[in-house]
Amino acid sequence: MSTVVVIGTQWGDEGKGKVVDLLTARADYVVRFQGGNNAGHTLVVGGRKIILHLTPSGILHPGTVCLIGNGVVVDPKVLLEELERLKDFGVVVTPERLVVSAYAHVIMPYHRLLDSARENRKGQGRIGTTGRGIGPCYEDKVARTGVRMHHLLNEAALRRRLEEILEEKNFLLSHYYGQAPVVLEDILREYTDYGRRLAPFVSDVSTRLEEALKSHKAVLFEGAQGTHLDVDHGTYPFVTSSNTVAGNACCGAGIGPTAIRHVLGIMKAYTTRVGGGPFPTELSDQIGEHIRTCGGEFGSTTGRPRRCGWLDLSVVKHAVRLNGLASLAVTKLDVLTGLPRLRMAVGYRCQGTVIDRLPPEMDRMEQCEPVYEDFGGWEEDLGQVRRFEDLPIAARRYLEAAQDYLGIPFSIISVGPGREQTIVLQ
Ligand code: 2SA
Ligand code: GDP
Ligand code: MG
Repeated sequence: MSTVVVIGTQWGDEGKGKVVDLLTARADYVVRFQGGNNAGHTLVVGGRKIILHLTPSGILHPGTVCLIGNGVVVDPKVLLEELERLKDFGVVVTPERLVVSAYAHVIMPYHRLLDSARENRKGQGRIGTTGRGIGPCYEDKVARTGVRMHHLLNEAALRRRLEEILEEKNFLLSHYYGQAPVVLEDILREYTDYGRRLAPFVSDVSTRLEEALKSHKAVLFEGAQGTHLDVDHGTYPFVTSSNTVAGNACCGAGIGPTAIRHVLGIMKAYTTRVGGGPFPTELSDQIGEHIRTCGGEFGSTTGRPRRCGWLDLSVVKHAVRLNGLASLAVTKLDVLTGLPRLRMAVGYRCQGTVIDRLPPEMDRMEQCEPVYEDFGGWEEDLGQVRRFEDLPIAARRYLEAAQDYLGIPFSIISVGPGREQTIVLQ
């Protein structure tokens, strides 16, 4: 391993946290490059579970340095709480182990307020955001009205910034959304305190990576959410507000494209989605309920029930192309145990024609009916399987058919949440 980008190929929650934690055994650095604490990456080690929202999933390996790149939106309160929770897990995070980019944008109280207020106002048409202020923070970044980590380290600079920003925010909050305005002095006090506590961690991630790459260190870039939540390439407008595809590892961490050697996609053996938006293979029946229960499909950040459905290979194939995937890790195969028949979508029927990818327009997307291939199921518990050839024949057929369709090799098969519950193929 030299430089590897790990990316979700569906709508998030594919098990990126588990795979990144696993691969970190061979990594010197693990880097988050987009998203924020909307992410929920679950790690299960020695039977204990921890969910990380901002800290890269490599943090449990003592020798690894974790970097939060400029492309991440950071809620400093959440980050500080996460560092405290890691202490309970026996992990003391020092500035030698964690670096936060000075250029990363900060999620401010008004971002969270605007996120929720906007969703409430939308009613039925809401995106189903995590309510963490992600969208409004990225909007401010692009509108050039954001607050960055370095502003928190300088009270006078933060005051000037807030003076420029708050008039407009408070107008929107109070006049459009009927909310109480935010108070500059309160924010200033709270956020300079966060700045004081986080100051030792704040530095330039891009130059840290330059040194790492020059000395041929192994670097893992950890994607958050999934390809089809990408703000450009996803099921717009039901997407998150960042680019979730592999290419953004470069912008969001401050490296050039020639530094990336391998892109690994994570594919759950079925599909889930949390929040609104099109989902052609969704199962609103007992099978969907069965998958949700057996797979523990509830939001790692919000606890919301995830929508569940059959594996949609068209969605994954599109992700192979968008990310330039070299190989795939398949997760949660064990969850499919006990289902007599399994289905995979290999295209859609849309307004009388068969197409192989979702169209860009929302109204057409919603009319897409999946075209399925059917497979037999298996009854065996897979949790203890460690070799491909020990999988039930039906499970092997299911995987081989998916691999043939996608045209890239599977390198890892995950058969349980634990680190050890993994089949490594290459
Ligand atoms: P946002 O909050 O602005 O990013 O929401 C926009 C859409 O992006 C989806 N989204 C996610 N989808 C899957 N998993 C995510 N992380 C959590 C998890 C989600 C949770 O690990 O389970 O706990 O609910 C995540 N984060 C954002 C979101 O559902 C909207 O569709
Ligand atoms: P991420 O956002 O992609 O990191 O995924 P999440 O952590 O939000 O959700 C994945 C869930 O599946 C977590 O609860 C993991 O512990 C769990 N998980 C990961 N891999 C497997 C697997 O192979 N089998 C089972 N049963 N659970 C898994
Ligand atoms: Mg998740």
